[in-house]
Amino acid sequence: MKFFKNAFLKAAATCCAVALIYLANVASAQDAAPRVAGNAWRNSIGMEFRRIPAGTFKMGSPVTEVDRERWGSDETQRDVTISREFYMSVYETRQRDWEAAGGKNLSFFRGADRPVDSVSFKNAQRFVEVMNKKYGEELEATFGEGARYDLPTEAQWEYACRAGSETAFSFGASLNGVEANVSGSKPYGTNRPGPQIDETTKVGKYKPNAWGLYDMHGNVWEWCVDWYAAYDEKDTVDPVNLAGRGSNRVLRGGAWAYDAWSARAANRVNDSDVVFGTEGASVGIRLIIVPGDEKPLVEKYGDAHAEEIAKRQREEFEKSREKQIKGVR
Ligand SMILES: [Ca+2]
Repeated sequence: MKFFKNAFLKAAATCCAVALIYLANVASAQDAAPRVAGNAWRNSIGMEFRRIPAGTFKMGSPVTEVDRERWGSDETQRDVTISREFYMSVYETRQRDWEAAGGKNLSFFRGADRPVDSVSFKNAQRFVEVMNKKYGEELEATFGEGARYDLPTEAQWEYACRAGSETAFSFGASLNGVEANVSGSKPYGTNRPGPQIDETTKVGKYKPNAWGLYDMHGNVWEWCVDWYAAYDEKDTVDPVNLAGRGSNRVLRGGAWAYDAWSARAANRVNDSDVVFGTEGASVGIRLIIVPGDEKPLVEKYGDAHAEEIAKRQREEFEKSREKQIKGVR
């Protein structure tokens, strides 16, 4: 496999405007205290998170989707509910985040604003532990007692990746490297080849999805907490496989070195715990925040979606009351 390190220079010219805005944000972030503004939160080392509302979505792919289950993984489509809101990092974990938390940077492609790569699952878990140890206090102060950083479950990851979409990618049915950093010479849903960058790019270079998350498709694969196994079709509310079914962990979203089909929202690959060499240069992580209380965010800080949440809560209340009334009769 060949790497073209100067591809970054080519990319830099086309994304300088984005980079300038981004750098301005980073500069202001480094001095800023943790804060919540509407649906966004930034921790004290400048990692940005976005609120992902609770909801139900179609997880997996329709049987008509081209290249589904191409490497043998189960993509059985079913309705899945994410019962509690969570916050997800807007970006893949950057090397600046990793280093700020004291992590040893083993990335193959170096750059503070590139995603950390060559992350083994064990190192991903250690990073989560360190983040909770070092920054747990500010997290609990904002998100309630028991709030924690974590890796997403597969279901949380796919829900956030789709951001309401049901197509192969959150931006539509085709990808050739223009919309995300994948191997553009192997396009999907189109015959027209696109850019072949052959290395990671700075996070946030491509357009975000509808929920403001960048690089959910491509750049680096992202570890999820689940062991890989065929889906348990009965497990449809906050599904997660932590019971040890399977021997590998799940990776999602495709990467710079991989064909476009593999970046589909429903695609699941898996790997053993340790990732070495150039294969590892495709593997990174993205953190989520699991709030500690059931309803502290809206109550404490107000929220652009407060009305919508209140409506849902009223509906749920009405439903449960109806059930209670029927039960009494
Ligand atoms: Ca990614």
